Formats: sequence, C-alpha cells, structure tokens
Amino acid sequence: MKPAVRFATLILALAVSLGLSACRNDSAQRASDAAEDSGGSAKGDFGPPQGEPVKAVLTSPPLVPPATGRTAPAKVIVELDVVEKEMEISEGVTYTFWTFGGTVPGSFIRVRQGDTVEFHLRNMPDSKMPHNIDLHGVTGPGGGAASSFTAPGHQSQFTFKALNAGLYVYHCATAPVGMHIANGMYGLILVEPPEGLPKVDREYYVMQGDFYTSGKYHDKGHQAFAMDKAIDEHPTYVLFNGREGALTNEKALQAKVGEKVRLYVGNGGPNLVSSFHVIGEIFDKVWYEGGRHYQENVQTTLIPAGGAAMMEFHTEVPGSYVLVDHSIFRAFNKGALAILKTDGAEDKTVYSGKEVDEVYLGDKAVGTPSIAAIGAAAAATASGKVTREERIAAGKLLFAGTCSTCHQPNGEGLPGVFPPLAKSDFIAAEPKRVANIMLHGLHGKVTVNGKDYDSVMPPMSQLTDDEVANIGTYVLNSWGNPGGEITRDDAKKARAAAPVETGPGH
Ligand code: HEC
Ligand SMILES: [Cu+2]
Repeated sequence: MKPAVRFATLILALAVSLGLSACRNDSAQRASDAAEDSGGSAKGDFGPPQGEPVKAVLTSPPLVPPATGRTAPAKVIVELDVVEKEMEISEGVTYTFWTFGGTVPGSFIRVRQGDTVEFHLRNMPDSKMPHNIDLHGVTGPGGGAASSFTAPGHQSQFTFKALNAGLYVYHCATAPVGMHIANGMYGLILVEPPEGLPKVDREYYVMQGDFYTSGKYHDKGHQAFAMDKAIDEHPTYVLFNGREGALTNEKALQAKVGEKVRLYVGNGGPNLVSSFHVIGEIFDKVWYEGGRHYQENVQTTLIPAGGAAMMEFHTEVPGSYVLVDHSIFRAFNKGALAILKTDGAEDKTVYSGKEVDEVYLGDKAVGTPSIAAIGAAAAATASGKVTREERIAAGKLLFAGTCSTCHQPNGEGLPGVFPPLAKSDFIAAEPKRVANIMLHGLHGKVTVNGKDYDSVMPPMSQLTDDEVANIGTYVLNSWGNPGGEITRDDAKKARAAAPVETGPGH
C-alpha cells in the first residue's frame, strides 16, 4: 500500500469510528448502553425520598401521564379507586366490568426508579366484591396483593420502593383471580429509568384483554361472564382498551406525519398471548417485555399475558395504521383492532398511495358511517319494534364488512367468480333462502341471470340471527331485488335447516 493510500484508509477508519461514537452520544443509545447492566434492584435504591411528597398524575387510557422529570427519588402518593360498573363491550352489548379507576384498562401510573410509592386502594361502597392489587413493579411477596385486600366501602394502604425500571402490569389478585382479571381488572405502571425515556411527540396507552361472555360475539343486550369459556380459553371478545371500537372511527389514536410515536402496550390476559402488530408500520424500537433493552426494526412483538412492551416508530406517510393482534381472527372476528390515524402530506417516494382502509377494515374503516346503526337496530329488536328501515341501515354496514369483498360493494359480483346479488333471479325465485345461504354457504352449480357459477361460498355461521336478518333484509331491498324482509325467526329457522341444494333441478 502506498503511503497516500494508507493515509486515506486511516482517515476513513477514523471517520467511521467518529461516526460511531457520535451515534453513541445519542441519549437513547446511552439508555440502551446503561441497560447492558443496570444492576437491577440491587442498584435501584437511590436513598430516602427527597422533598415534599408528590401526588401521582393518573390518566385514563389511551392517555399517558407526563414524564416525572425528576432527578432525585421522591415519595409518590397514588390513589386508585376500584369501581364495578356496567359499560358497553361492543355496540349494543353491555357487560359488568370491574375496574381500577373506572376504565379498562385501569389508570396509567408513572413513577421513577428509586421512588417510594405510598399506595392507597379504595373500593367503592357500591361494589359487590372485595378486591386487591398485585403490581408487577413491586418487590415483595404478592406484589402488594396481601396488603391491599379491600372490602367494599373500605380503603387500604401500603408502601413500596420501585427498585426496577420498566413497564409493568398491575392486576387484581382476589380469588377467583381469573375472573377478576377477565372482568377488566388490570392496568400499567411505568417505572422510568433514572435518566428518563427519550423524548417523543406522542405517547399512547393500549392494553389487550380477552373476554368471555355468555352469548356469542355480537349477541346484543347484557352479557354475563362465562366461566366455562374462560377455563377453556375460548374468548368471545379479544379487545384493545376494553371495548370493541374503543380506538376506531372518531376515537382513533391521532398522529401527524413526521412524528415519533411511542406506544405502551400491555396484555392483561387472562389467557391469551398477543402477537402485537401495527399494519403498515415497522417498530423502529421495541423495549421487549417492558424491560430496559430494545430491539430495532420489529414487525410483530409478543406480549405475554401479564406482560408489556414499549415500542416507538416514526410516521412517514398519512393514513390509517391498524393495531392488531396478528393472531388475526382475533382482530377481525373478536374485536382486537385499533386505529392510529396519521394526518399530513403524502410522500410518494415512500409510499405510492391508495388507502388500506377498505381492504382490511370493511365496516370498521375510519370515515364510514359509525356502527351506531347496528346498535340502533339491536335496541329496536330488543323492544320488539325493529323497522325494515332500521334493519336495512344496519345490514348495509354489516354487508360491507362481511359480503362485499366477494359480491362487491354494489352487489354486482365479479364475472365468472362471484355471482351478482344485484337483480339476482336466483334470489327472486326464493327470497327467504338468502338467510340459509349466509349461514350454510353454497356450493355446486348455480345459474344466476343466465350465467353459471360452480364455486364455493363459505358458511358464515358466526353471524347472529339479528345480523342475518339485517343483511338479508338489506340485500332483498337493494339493487333491484324484490324487497321483503328476513326476520330473526327466519334466521333461526334457516340455522336449523339443511343447506340449500343446488345442481340439477335448480
Ligand atoms: C368468500 C366469498 C363470498 C362471500 C364473503 C360471500 N359470498 Fe355469497 N357467494 C359466493 C359464491 C362463490 C357464490 C356462488 C356459490 C356456488 O357457485 O355455488 C355465492 C352465492 C351467493 C348467493 C346466491 C347466488 C346469487 O348471486 O344470488 C347469495 C344470495 C349470496 N351468495 C349471498 C351472500 C351474502 C348475503 C353474503 C354476506 C353474508 C355473502 N354471500 C358472502 C361467495 C361469497
Ligand atoms: Cu378484583
């Protein structure tokens, strides 16, 4: 090697190592380095609390309290109320939740490593059950559970030092523990590392839970807790923030293009492990398992029942980003779906455009009429006075989410593949069998408006009788079909009946 070349190589090597060390000065990187070995709980005691006691700011989901901003250990007072209350779990479906702070998940608690936390748990006088709290961020037997057992109308108090930094689940641990958790008794407590977390533009609090109701998914009215389903681990609903649609449509999470977003995501369980994913985003960083190390460039992160993770991403292009449990039937058939709506200018060099909403979301898309029409029809049905118009309005939305992918939003079908429902002579010949076709599917040769189809429509037995009635009535009253009504009774009969026969004779 000639000296000049050798010199250039040296300069290059220097530049590279300088570049690297510049990157290491980034505060996030420092946090990560510190996490190489933070010393754990043995190094987490920064001495006695200093200054006046501070009252913790608690927030309801999806909000997160501001950073503590403290550089010394404090005494922090947390006051949390247990409230048993009836709330909607889905449109037109109610459930008696047991909550920390009146919400599912419970209030978000934020403290700093080394803080001394004086915890006050109050159980409302109108509660029917005793409750307690086990915080995974507590060092000590039961995580506070034994010291916090609280009868209705009573209050208890205990104190702990937050020795480990991280994102921790808290939950009720009163017997039967599974039932208390299944009813919504969980939340998150963030113990910030001493140097704090890197600054971001938005922080949100999302928590997954699985729910077990006496009726099926979308059965309307009040639903009781189903212990047998919980033991079998067969949830009726899998939800973010305790309600189907808690974070969609007008309640979607918000961000702007060019922002850095951090999610604090917990999983209350009681049973399922979440394969947490955001459709259309890649997590720049995931503090997996809620600990102090991060992984970069992650598509899907596992969040165990009773566990949590923090993740960060940067938004480049506008649109709706869909938070799901990628065990995907949970997202589209049990409710585990939320939306982050990002506004701002397009960048066609990053993404050419065309919204994913329609493809993925059907009736859950942002901007479509709210699913309130479905609730209105359900309420009317319950009172025995549902009108054809109410059924049609609800059916239209359900059709969009259930049938339109194949038969198309305008009912025209796709030539040679999916027969038309519009002006269908097959429907006109026997309108009531639409209910049977929905529930049992259809296969074998059918002729619709002079064209033959020999394909398979899968059965959609997950639909409730009401949903079948709504969709059926909508189809009969749309696109030049003969009109009429499919009633709940028709649906019930169709469910019990044999599938429609096709082939010769039809
Ligand atoms: C996965 C695609 C798919 C979905 C989703 C689907 N269908 Fe079908 N549907 C088909 C196919 C394919 C046929 C024809 C089956 C055959 O060839 O035997 C069909 C046939 C029909 C027919 C009879 C033929 C006609 O055109 O009149 C009706 C009525 C019907 N579907 C209604 C519905 C309704 C209502 C829904 C929503 C609840 C629905 N379908 C959802 C694929 C689908
Ligand atoms: Cu409880």
